[in-house]
Amino acid sequence: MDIIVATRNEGKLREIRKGLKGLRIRLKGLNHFHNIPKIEEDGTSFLENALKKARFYSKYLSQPVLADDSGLEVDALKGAPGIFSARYGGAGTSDKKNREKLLKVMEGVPTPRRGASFKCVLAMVFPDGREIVVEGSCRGRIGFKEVGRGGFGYDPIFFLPRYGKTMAELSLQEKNRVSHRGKALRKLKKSLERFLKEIE
Ligand code: ITT
Repeated sequence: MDIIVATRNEGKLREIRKGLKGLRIRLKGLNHFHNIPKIEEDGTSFLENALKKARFYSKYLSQPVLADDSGLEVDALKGAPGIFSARYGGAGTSDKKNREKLLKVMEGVPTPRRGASFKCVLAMVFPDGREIVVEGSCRGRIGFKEVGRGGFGYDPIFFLPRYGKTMAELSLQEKNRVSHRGKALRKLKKSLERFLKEIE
């Protein structure tokens, strides 16, 4: 079975491929297609945005589609940037600018108040209307500077006290073992295994 992953983020795609390895499926990201429309992520939660992406592209392509909506919720910022994580640095932003802005906003906040959670919602929508939704989260804290070159997005400033490392210092396999997306992917894999058995 071919599954389209409704993302242009190659970091997400890598982790999803790894997490769903072993299933009899082929995954393709949106960067694989030319001239495919963009949609506005105007939902009020990760769940709404993930479902919106998956439903839209599943209808548009008439194929099973998996969408990931995720982000970082910082305790000291009352959950911000949350669903606005991708746009935190302002117009024309980049992962680097997003991280720099967050480090700046968190200047002077002491370690005990730097707690944060990564959140991930995965929504899978089939052309016949069937849907699977799973989620995962991961606790850590916002570091004081960038450390590590792995992962993507906020990983170099997301410190995991249990490991004494940032998320960007973990290998892909280690990241999937502990991350919000890795946890959601394990749940999705179970549902998909059942689903694939049913249709075989
Ligand atoms: P798509 O919508 O094309 O999937 P996107 O990167 O815009 O790609 P989101 O709208 O879900 O995805 O925004 C997610 C934001 O949260 C974005 O800034 C990511 O860098 C960040 N993020 C999500 N998961 C992350 C992870 O595992 N590590 C670091 N940052 C992450």
